[in-house]
Amino acid sequence: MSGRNNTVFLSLGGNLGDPAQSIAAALRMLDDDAATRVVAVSSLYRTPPWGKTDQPDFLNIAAELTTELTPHVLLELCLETERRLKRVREERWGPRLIDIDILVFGNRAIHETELAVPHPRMLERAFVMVPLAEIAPELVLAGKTVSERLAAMDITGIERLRSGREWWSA
Ligand code: A4P
Ligand code: MG
Repeated sequence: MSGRNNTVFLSLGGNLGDPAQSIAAALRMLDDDAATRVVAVSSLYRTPPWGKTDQPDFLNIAAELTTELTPHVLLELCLETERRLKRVREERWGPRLIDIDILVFGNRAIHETELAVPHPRMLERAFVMVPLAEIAPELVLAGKTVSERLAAMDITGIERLRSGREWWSA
């Protein structure tokens, strides 16, 4: 632990099985960690697949956390959360996927293969920036606010499904 709280933004998404349930379970697991607290969660968005387009639509959200963990220990928590959900899914309901990406960790800049923050591909991805703009419109990324960046992006096909805390914390 670094011994002090850092503000972190995450992107969570999935497109197999019941991604809303997987995302909600992931948020609860992260919040259950004694050193980490979920302080804000965006609405749930349906987003067209980015990159490889011949796959189902995704559900995506952004979340703000505070954590006393170091960046690498938080990454390990995120990866362990993914593994736990994949295990649960395999045993009970067949294949599903969840991805947890660390977008921003305080004001840290890390350029490693296993951990790159700010996330190097986030600025071009509407499925990241639309949810992030809901919870952190004034966050400055490479000299511009999230809302300024979003205004210049193509957000075609992105649809807000659910808002409020109750969809994940119940
Ligand atoms: N890693 C490095 N930096 C980070 C970071 N900042 N946060 C490493 C989290 N992990 C980070 O991750 C593999 C490794 O990335 C981890 O072990 C960690 O050490 P991964 O999720 O298996 O793969 P990837 O490298 O993230 O793959 P890629 O191609 O970047 O996939 P993405 O970025 O996860 O994108 N379309 C929509 N609409 N919505 C989506 O959510 N997601 C993807 C996958 C494609 N299209 C999408 C969506
Ligand atoms: Mg990823």
